Amino acid sequence: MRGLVIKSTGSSYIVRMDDGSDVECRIKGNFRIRGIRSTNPVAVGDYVEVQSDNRLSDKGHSVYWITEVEDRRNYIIRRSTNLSKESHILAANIDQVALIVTVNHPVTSTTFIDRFLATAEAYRVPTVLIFNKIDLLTEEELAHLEELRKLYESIGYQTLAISALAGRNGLAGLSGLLTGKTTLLSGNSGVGKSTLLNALFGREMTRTGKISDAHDKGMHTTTFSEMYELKGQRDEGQSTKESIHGWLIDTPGIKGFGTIDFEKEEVSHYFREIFRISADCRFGNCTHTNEPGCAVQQAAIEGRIAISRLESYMSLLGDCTESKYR
Ligand SMILES: Nc1nc2c(ncn2[C@@H]2O[C@H](COP(=O)(O)OP(=O)(O)OP(=O)(O)O)[C@@H](O)[C@H]2O)c(=O)[nH]1
Ligand SMILES: [Mg+2]
Ligand SMILES: [Zn+2]
Repeated sequence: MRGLVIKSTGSSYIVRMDDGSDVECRIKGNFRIRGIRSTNPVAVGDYVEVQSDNRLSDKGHSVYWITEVEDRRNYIIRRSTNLSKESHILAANIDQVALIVTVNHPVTSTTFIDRFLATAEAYRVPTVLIFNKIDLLTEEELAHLEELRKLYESIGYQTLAISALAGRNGLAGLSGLLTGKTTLLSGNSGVGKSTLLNALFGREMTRTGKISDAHDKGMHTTTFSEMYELKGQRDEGQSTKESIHGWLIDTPGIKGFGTIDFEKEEVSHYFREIFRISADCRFGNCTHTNEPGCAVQQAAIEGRIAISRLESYMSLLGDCTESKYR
């Protein structure tokens, strides 16, 4: 029997079977997928083959096993820190990532955004930046938000500014973005991933948590990835109704974003604007750090490349060098 993994708790998986029923499945201890080393061999979004043996569990229901994982169209993977050898697959077979970011409460750093975007580029997963909590921002913060949106739009990323808490008017533009697609929601803890999911469904599908007063940080409320099927009509205000259908994956908030085994030479490929300009560097193998005739450094001086992007690029480059000495 074939099904789609919609939830993973680490020790068991909920699989939505082709007939629409959900079953809880396990995997055998020695289950591995060739070629990928990760802490979770099966991820949310995987299509799997399920078998039941005729045994009953202690609770009296049948025991189901995942025996096979179908080839993935794509997946997105991260290391929790750069020192850790373990990688974790956030989800498989996704059409896009909605990276939820907040200018404040909590502050999402540009380094985090850029490291995420670079990883998504490496795995060829389109990413949309969604700036949330605009209802909380001061004039100055709103101005900063506009600058960031301009920056990322100029590189080629779609951006949206929303307020997940402000109800319908806060969510304008989302139906069109999500319909017909499987979208992974990611971002730091406390940015409002689960709140956005609940708002889109119009009811509480999953728990949300306050951000801590002391640190202005999220408290890691969502602890497992879970996939939800969004189906129905959304009221977009002014009596226009939009139909919406897609899958949304809520995930636990992430702190750092350790990247996966990039080669030094390829890092610049994942920063679109840096890559474009690097064609004009004097040396073909320019790392854009201190070589003469570097077009990227020149562009940064002239303001055609943002300093924050160049810094993020350098930080990724630094990781690659570091890992060579471990
Ligand atoms: N004012 C305001 N608060 C929001 C908005 N979106 C979310 N929040 C609040 O932010 C807090 C954190 O929201 P969550 O949805 O739990 O955040 P999360 O990204 O799912 O966090 P983790 O599950 O820990 O990764 C809650 O108190 C929400 O009510 C918004 O648009 N405006
Ligand atoms: Mg959450
Ligand atoms: Zn260069």
